[in-house]
Amino acid sequence: MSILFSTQNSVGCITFNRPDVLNSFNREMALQLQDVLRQCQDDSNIRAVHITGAGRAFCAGQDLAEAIAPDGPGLRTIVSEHYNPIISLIREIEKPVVCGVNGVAAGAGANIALACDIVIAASSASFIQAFSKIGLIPDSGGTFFLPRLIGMQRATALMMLGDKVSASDAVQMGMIYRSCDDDKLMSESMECATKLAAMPTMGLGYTKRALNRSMTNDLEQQLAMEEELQVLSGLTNDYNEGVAAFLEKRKPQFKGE
Ligand code: T3D
Repeated sequence: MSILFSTQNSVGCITFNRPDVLNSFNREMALQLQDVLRQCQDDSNIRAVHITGAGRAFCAGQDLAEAIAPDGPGLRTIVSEHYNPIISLIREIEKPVVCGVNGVAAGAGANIALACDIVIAASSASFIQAFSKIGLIPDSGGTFFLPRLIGMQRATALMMLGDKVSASDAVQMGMIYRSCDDDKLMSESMECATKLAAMPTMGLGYTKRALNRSMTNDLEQQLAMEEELQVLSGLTNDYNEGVAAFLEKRKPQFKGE
C-alpha cells in the first residue's frame, strides 16, 4: 500500500508509504490518499486527522518517472485528478488536519503540508518549492497558501529560486506552526492531533470553515459568517457541556456533536 491508514483515539492516521522514492506521488498513491481523506471526512468517529511520511522524507512531490512516462497520466490529469482533489479535501474536511513533517517536503509534497491546518516539523525537515528547477509552476495550492502564510515577497523568492527552507526558518517566517527534535516529532504531532480530537470538534470544524472563507471574504462578509457559525456552535452539545463543566469546575467531556 502506498498509503497506510489506521484510526487511533479518534484520529485518522495517514502515512505516505513509498520511502524508496521519498514518498513521491504516483497515481495509485494520489487516489489512495483521496480515498482515506474521504473516509476521514465521512466517519463521525474520526475527529481529527494526522498526516506524515514513512522513512527519511515527508514527500518529494510528483514521481518524476511517472510524470514523463509516455503511457503516464500526463500533466493535466496529474494536477486535475491527483493534486487538486487532495488539496480540496484537506480544506473541506471540517476536522483539524495536523501534518507531522518528518523530513524533506518538496514540490507538491511541500504544498500538501502547507494546506493542512497545523504543521509541525522535525528539526531536520525542510521545505522546497522545487517546481521552478524543472520548469513547472507551483501547484497543489502553493500559489494560494504560501503568499498568505509568509507574504508575497518571500513566497515569490522561494518559488522562483527553489531554495531549501529549514524547519526553524519555516517557523520563523510563519510558514509552519512549530518544529521539534526529530525523535519527538511523532509523539508531539500525534499528541497535538489526539488533543484536538478530544476537543469540541464541531466548533473546530466551523472555525475551519470561517478561516477558509476569510481567504476571500471582505470584513462585512466575514462578520456575517462568524455570526451564523457562532449561532450553530451554540446549538452543539459540546457548547452546553463546555459551559456546564466550567461552572461545575470539572473537566469537560466533549463528543464532537
Ligand atoms: O507532471 C507533473 O510533474 C506535475 C506535477 C507537479 C507536482 C510536483 O511535485 S513537481 C516537483 C517534483 N519534485 C521534485 O522535483 C523533487 C525531486 N527530488 C529532489 O529534488 C530530491 O530528491 C530531494 C531534494 C527531495 C531530496 O534529495 P536527496 O539528496 O535527499 O535524495 P535523492 O538522492 O535525490 O533521492 C533519493 C531517491 O528518491 C532517489 O532514487 P535512487 O537514486 O535512490 O534510486 C531519487 O531518484 C528518488 N526520488 C526523489 N524524488 C523523486 C524521486 N523519484 C521520483 N520522483 C521524485 N520526485
